[in-house]
Amino acid sequence: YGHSSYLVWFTGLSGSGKSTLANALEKKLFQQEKHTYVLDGDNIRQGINRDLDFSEKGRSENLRRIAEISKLFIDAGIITLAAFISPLEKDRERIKEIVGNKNIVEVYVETSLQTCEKRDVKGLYKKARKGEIHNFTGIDSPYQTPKNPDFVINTEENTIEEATQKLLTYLNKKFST
Ligand code: GGZ
Repeated sequence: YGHSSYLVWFTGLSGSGKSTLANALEKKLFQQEKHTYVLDGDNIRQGINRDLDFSEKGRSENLRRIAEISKLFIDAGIITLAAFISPLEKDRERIKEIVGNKNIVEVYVETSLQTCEKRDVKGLYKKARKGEIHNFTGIDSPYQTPKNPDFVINTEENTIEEATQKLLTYLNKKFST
């Protein structure tokens, strides 16, 4: 009853800044004494979903399970921040069905492929270009731009601090904390 937990789902290319933003938002929510948890590739793809690959099927199942896990976290009263590429509209729609539309905020982290590839923090784009990795999002696997995101962050026009503050203001208003 009246619990104010919800899911913030960050979608965007590899290297777009999803995890960075999720972690920055978590810090701010912590300062408001909120109970939060960040789900991302580091704690999911290495653990419970280590059996899944980056095929369309593998990604789809990855995201379905994460949605189910997120639902449990929300039920437990935790503000959940999920940072996954989630490239396909149909999978993002299913996440909303699983979690319930009113409990989720879809955040599109809008960073151009050019910028992500220039950053190439983990050297994965380079490998994908050389053909050493297959099915890499943006190179030889699709990313569908979200049709109806609740919030868009352009990391090329905003600093992390600015973007996070804007998102926090939006969330505090929407969930009237
Ligand atoms: C995309 C890949 C791939 C392929 C490994 N395509 O930048 P990162 O390294 O740290 O984040 C990427 C992460 C993407 O996993 P997700 O679970 O978010 O993807 S999805 O939502 O599509 O299921 C990247 C790394 O895994 N990575 N191979 N082929 N990203």
